[in-house]
Amino acid sequence: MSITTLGQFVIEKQQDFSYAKGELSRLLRDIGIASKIISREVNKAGLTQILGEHGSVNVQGEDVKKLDIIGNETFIWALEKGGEVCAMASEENDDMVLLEGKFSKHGKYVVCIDPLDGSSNIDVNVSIGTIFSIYRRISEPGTEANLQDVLQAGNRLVAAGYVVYGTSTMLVYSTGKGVNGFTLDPSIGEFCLSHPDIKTPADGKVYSLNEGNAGEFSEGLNNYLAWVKGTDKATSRPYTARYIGSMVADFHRNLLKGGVFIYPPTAKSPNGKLRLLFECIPMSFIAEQAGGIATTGTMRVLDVEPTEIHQRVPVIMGSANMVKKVQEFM
Ligand code: P6P
Repeated sequence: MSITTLGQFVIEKQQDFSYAKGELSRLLRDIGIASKIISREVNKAGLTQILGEHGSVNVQGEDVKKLDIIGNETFIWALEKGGEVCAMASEENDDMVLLEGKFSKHGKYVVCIDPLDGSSNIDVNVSIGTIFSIYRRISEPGTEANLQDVLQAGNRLVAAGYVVYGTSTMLVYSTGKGVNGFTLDPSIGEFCLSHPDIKTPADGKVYSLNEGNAGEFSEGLNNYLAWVKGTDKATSRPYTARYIGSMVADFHRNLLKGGVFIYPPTAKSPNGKLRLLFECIPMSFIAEQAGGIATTGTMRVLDVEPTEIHQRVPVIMGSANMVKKVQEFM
C-alpha cells in the first residue's frame, strides 16, 4: 500500500519531538477530524436552495447556520473532545474561548484559528480555507488559561497549517521540520500524504494583491507594480497577476508555484486587513518552513509580539527573491 495517512505520518514523525508524548499527534488528528467535517459541509454549500439559506429554518425545522459559524463550532467541539487544548482564540470570537471539555483544563496547548477564511467566497463557489496555529500554553496545566497563552509571537509556534477546500481538500502543516501536504480521499475519509517536503521556489512569476486599492498604496509599492508590469524589452517581465481574494487559495498556489502575496496598509486598513494571530503568523510560518520569507515590510512577521487578539499587520510573503525585490522598492 503506497499511501501514508495523516495519522500514520504524524506518528512516524513523533520521534522528532522528545517532549511530546503523543498529545501533539492527537491534536493534529483532532484538527484533521474537524477539517473533514467542514469539508463535507462546504461541499454542500451550493445546495442552500434545498437545504435553506443561513438564518432560515430548513425543512427539518433546524436553524441554518452560516458556514463560518459551523466551522467555528466544529473546531470547538473537536478540540474539547480531544482534550489536548485548554483555550482557543478564533477570528469568529471577540475574546479567547476557554474550552470546557472533560480534560481541557489540563490541555498543554492553545490554538489560534480562522475556521473559515474567505467565507464570503462560498456563495460563488471559490476555494476557502481554515488556518490554524498551535502553541504550548504558558499558564500551568490545571489552571485557567489566560490571554498571555494566546498572545504569543510566531517564533514560539509548535505547529501551524491550513486546509484549502478547493477542487480537492488539502491539509498543509508544519511542526518546524519542513512542510507536508495531505489530500483528502473522501472514499476512505483520510488525508493522504500527497505533497511531501514542500519547498517554495525562490523565484516565481505571480504577484498577488488587490490592485483596487492601488490609489492608497505607498509610492514604493506602486513603483514595484510599475516595474513588475514594465514593458522594458531589455528585461521583459515574466510576471502575471493572480488574486482570488481568498488568502488560503492565493497563498497555496504561490507556495507550490512560486509567487509573492501582498496585503499592504490601505486607508480603510492602515495596518493591513489580515489578522496577525489567525492569518499572518501561521501562513508566515509555513512560508518560512518552505524556504520563503514573510515580513510586515518592516520586520519578520514571526517576531511581532501580539498585543491584542484581532490585531492586524501588513504582509509581504512568499518566494524569497520576490519578497526581497518588493522590499527593495519599498
Ligand atoms: P480584499 C477574505 O475576506 C480575506 O480575509 C482573505 O482571505 C483575503 O486574502 C482578503 O480578505 C481579501 O481582501 O480586501 O482584497 O477583498
